[in-house]
Amino acid sequence: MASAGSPSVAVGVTRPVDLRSDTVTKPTAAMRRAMAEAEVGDDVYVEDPTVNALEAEVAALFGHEAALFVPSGTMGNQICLRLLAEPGQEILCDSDAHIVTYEMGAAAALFGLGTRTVLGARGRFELDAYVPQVRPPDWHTVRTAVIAVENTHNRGGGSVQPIEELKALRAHADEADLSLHCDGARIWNAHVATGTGLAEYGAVFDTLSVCLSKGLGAPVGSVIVSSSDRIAAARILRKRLGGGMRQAGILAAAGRHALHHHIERLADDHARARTLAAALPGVVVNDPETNIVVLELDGDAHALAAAARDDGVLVSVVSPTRIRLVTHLDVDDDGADRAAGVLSGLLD
Ligand code: TLP
Repeated sequence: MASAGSPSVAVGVTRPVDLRSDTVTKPTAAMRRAMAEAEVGDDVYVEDPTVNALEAEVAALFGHEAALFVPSGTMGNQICLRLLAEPGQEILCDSDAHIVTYEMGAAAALFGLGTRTVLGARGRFELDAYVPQVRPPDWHTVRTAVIAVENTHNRGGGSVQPIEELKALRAHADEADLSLHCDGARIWNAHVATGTGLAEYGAVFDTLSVCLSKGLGAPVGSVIVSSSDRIAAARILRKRLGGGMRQAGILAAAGRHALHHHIERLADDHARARTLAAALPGVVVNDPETNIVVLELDGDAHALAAAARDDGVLVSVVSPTRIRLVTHLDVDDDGADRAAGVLSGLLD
């Protein structure tokens, strides 16, 4: 029996093209082999060799001292925010950022952190829009402790944050005594789309949370990177949140496999997003820079999603009139063409 939310497509009919998210990928056969063969230990004792290797590798990629494997991007973001801000302080971020849209108010609910938002065009970070909003330390107003930037920006349609603007932000943060966090769930897509080095992004931020379970195709896991001192504190926060995992090397092996085999191929996902956008010219909001296409409809997004599902294409509804399409490891050229045909037919 189909579980709630699963595709209502009859068995025996062509496999649906699932464009709801790049989180829906299944581990490849080679990834599963790497998982099965992983050397493991108890990671709460810091004794899992595969987790330790993953952490060292990701820290090095971003040019930071240390890293910590965490179960999800949400936990990664929230631990980082708490590392950089004290209860009663605030985080400044885009009004459509994942941390204020989809993380269930965690910064406030768990850590007493406020969030204040800035409107950006498709989530694009612009220093000039943020600087006037920063409240410096004083006895009378809430202190802005952190600016958090999402790269790529999910609800912005996978938009890439310009590296020059980020470097200007770093210079400002040093002068203004602000800390910087990057929600880098899809930073790999930004790296592949622009050629900007991961270490170049890493040099901008005090903490980054990067996901292995989005475009990279691992089933679970994110990694936070920062200084050794902060990562030691992060280990305690992770345990407090119930995120200390035991023989987690099985999951870390999937992440390592993804790092070694699934970064460069993101360019294919980006090309397929462009194919989809080109087929739907009247409704596409963004000229896709990476793997996300956003559609703005005249009509009801839920109705379109239901009709597309009946035709074997799964999409996500991100507002009453907006649809999101995300390409990934489990969508090939044929799938992208099929989805483009179905959606353009329904929108005609
Ligand atoms: N994004 C998911 C949903 O939560 C919306 C998706 O389908 O895109 N940062 C960004 C930018 C994200 O897009 C996501 C997940 C996360 C953080 C959180 O990652 P998880 O789901 O691992 O907690």
